[in-house]
Amino acid sequence: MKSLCILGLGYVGLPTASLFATAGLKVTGVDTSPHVVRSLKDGFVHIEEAGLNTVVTAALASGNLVVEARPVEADAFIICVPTPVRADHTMDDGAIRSAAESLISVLKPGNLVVLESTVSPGTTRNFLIPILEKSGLKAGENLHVAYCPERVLPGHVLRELIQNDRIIGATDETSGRITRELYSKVVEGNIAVTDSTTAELSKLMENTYRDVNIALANEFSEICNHLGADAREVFRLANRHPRVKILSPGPGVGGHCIPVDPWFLVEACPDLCRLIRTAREVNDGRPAQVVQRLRQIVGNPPGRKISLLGLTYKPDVDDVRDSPAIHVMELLKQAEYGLGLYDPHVKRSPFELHGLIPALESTDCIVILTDHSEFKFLDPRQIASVVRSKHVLDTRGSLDASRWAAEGFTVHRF
Ligand code: SAJ
Repeated sequence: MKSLCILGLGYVGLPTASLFATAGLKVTGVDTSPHVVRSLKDGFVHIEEAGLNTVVTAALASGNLVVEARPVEADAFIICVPTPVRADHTMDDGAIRSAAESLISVLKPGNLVVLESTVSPGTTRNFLIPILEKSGLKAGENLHVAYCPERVLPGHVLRELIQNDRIIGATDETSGRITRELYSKVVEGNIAVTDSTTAELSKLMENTYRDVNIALANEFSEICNHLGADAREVFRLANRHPRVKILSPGPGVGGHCIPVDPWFLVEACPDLCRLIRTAREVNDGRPAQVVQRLRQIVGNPPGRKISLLGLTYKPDVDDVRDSPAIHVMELLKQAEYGLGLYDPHVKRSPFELHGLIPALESTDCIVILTDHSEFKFLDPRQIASVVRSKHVLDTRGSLDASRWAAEGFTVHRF
């Protein structure tokens, strides 16, 4: 296999395209956003991700990676487009449909098409293949189709693309074999081959497992707060048991995967997903609980200012998609609190951000919503001189509470 066309140049597609190009394949990266195509053609990488700039720049410079607005003929195609959840909690298959339809006119006998997007069970067989077969080719005969879910953690994408184990959901023997051959060019982890529905379910269950466990940590933390115990100290001790690993409580679960994927299982089997649905509700309810705690700490508006530190959905990334911090911000705005907003990682945003000191000036409470590394170096002494009231609500348990207490701050646990 020598040429590859990757559809979708987001946080999975772009690094994947660059790694295959660096491994010597001729790769065409395709994106429907003219902005993404234009910036990459100009050599500008539109995603903040450790090491990505270097790899993309090298791949473009080598000539092995080119960027286009439409797919071109190739030996294999990889679809890495988003699958968001609709308001009614069903999978929005629009981007996969468009990507698959855009391939109909370029597919040739012997081609391989791999889907990487997270999808509801059965999508590869019942949705993707029928669209691809409009090309006149027949899956399992002269067209090979597989599902190979991405499993990378934002912030560690390049390392995990290479090192993580991969699952290939093959739709026939040849598709399993040639997909393994293709991914072996860049993946150092083990590659397991199974059928496509098993692979789809394994991806959904990985993220649902995490969501349910985070919900449990959040519920445990409420119990601890109610009983006046320090949840993180309780968890630290409980986690000394060799088979217990309680995750970290926080202001909710964000990003474009974990809050979305459990719904695809609920969609497939609504009557069987009682725990999964409840976990989603627990995690979705966390931003409102942050606001409730803030009301207890600072009282009601008007005339109260709250400073939100960290707006991304998790630390050390620039991604604010479905961030719990954004939900907290919106709820506080609706309630008419004055706001100071600071996030050193967010470069472009639809709302106005402030510098650190302007965000904190005359505030009634500082809220840590994302545990960015640089927040460990905040100076409570300097901050004490600009705030109105010395309250901190640390929703991530990331501050050294004794340093802040030494400067007169009350540090509230969450
Ligand atoms: N979070 C907590 N407590 C924790 C861990 C996470 O509140 O103990 C929150 C984070 O702050 C964040 C959200 O959960 O808001 C999700 O963050 P994450 O780091 O758990 O996961 P993602 O969404 O960045 O990436 C996940 C990963 N899946 C798993 O770890 C099972 C990644 O491997 C997947 O590739 C990715 O989803 C995906 O694309 O599906």
